[in-house]
Order: sequence, then structure tokens, then C-alpha cells
Amino acid sequence: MKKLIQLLIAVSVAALLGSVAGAAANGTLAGKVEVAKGKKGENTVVYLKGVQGEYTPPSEPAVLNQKNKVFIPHLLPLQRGQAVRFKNSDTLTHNVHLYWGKRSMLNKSQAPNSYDDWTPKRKGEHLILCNIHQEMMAALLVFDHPFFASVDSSEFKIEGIPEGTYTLVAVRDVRGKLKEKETEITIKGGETTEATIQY
Ligand SMILES: [Cu+2]
Repeated sequence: MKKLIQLLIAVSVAALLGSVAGAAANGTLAGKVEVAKGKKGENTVVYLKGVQGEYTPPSEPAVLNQKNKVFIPHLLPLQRGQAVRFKNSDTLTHNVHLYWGKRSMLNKSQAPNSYDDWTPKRKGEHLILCNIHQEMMAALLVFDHPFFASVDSSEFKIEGIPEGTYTLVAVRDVRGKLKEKETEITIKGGETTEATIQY
């Protein structure tokens, strides 16, 4: 019995040490999105493919604003379970219409200077249109983990990534269609990995 208890203690200490070591084995990705001459780097979303594990979504909503009949930002990344705040900052009425594939998920008229919160249950691309203004278009990109970023200029940083090999994906809207570019990256604990994606 004593031996068994000693063994159990040894096993739990080892597990504890293992989890501490695991927690320390996170790395950083410092990336760059390079676009062809004459094109701007904004409206690019980068994310990791091949992430394991469960991650609690942030409690604060990701905001999609509507101003001067434009959705801002054009591509909004967020984590599944996190709310999206559709905000109308205009003095006219908008109507958010959200699709997941061909399926209509939300169709909501919005009075001037109002907002509505909505939480996606599915991951992946969600198209957003306005029923009143045909020129308005945006997309939500919903992930199961927090390892994504919105790239405003050209550089981005993603921290706390578990050690491993992943596919880094950059998504841009190229004339109304979302286009992806990929590259392989390896994250090592306590280190910063650099990566560049070219468009
Ligand atoms: Cu509108």
C-alpha cells in the first residue's frame, strides 16, 4: 500500500512537472505579409492551421462597425463562442444579413446609432451583406483557437503558441473573393519564429 502511494505521488509530481514544462513550451510568431507593388497590406487576416487543444473565447465582443455605408473592418477574425458586436455608427438604417454558406444565420434591421450582439456557433467563413445597401460586404472568420491576427500594415505578432509545426495562412479579399496563401512554420518554446507570406 505504501509503495502504491509512493508511486502515485511520483506519478502526480511527474504530471505536474510535465504540465509546467508544457506551459513554458510556448513560442511567439513574428510575421510579415508582403503584397505586390501598388497593393496595400491592410485587410489581411492571418491564422494558424493544425492547432490542438481547447481555448476559452474572450469575453469582450469583436466589433464590426458600419460607417459611411462601409463595414469596418472588411474581414473580422474572432474565436468561436466570442460575440460579434454589429454596430451602426451611421445616421441611417442598415440591415445586417449574415450567411454561413448559403444558410441565413442572422437578418437584423439596425436603427441609426444602435448595435446588436450575436455569437457564432460555427467556425469558418461567414459572409455579411446589408439588405439596404448592396455595395456593403464583409466577412467574419471564426476560429477554434486564439492564434490569429488582423494585419493592418504588414507586420503581426502572435504569442503563446504551443510548440509544434503549423500551417500559417494569410487571407485577403481579392476582387470580392477570399484568397489564401500558406507557409509551414515551426514554433519552439521560449523562442520567436519569423515568417513571411508573399502575395
Ligand atoms: Cu447598410
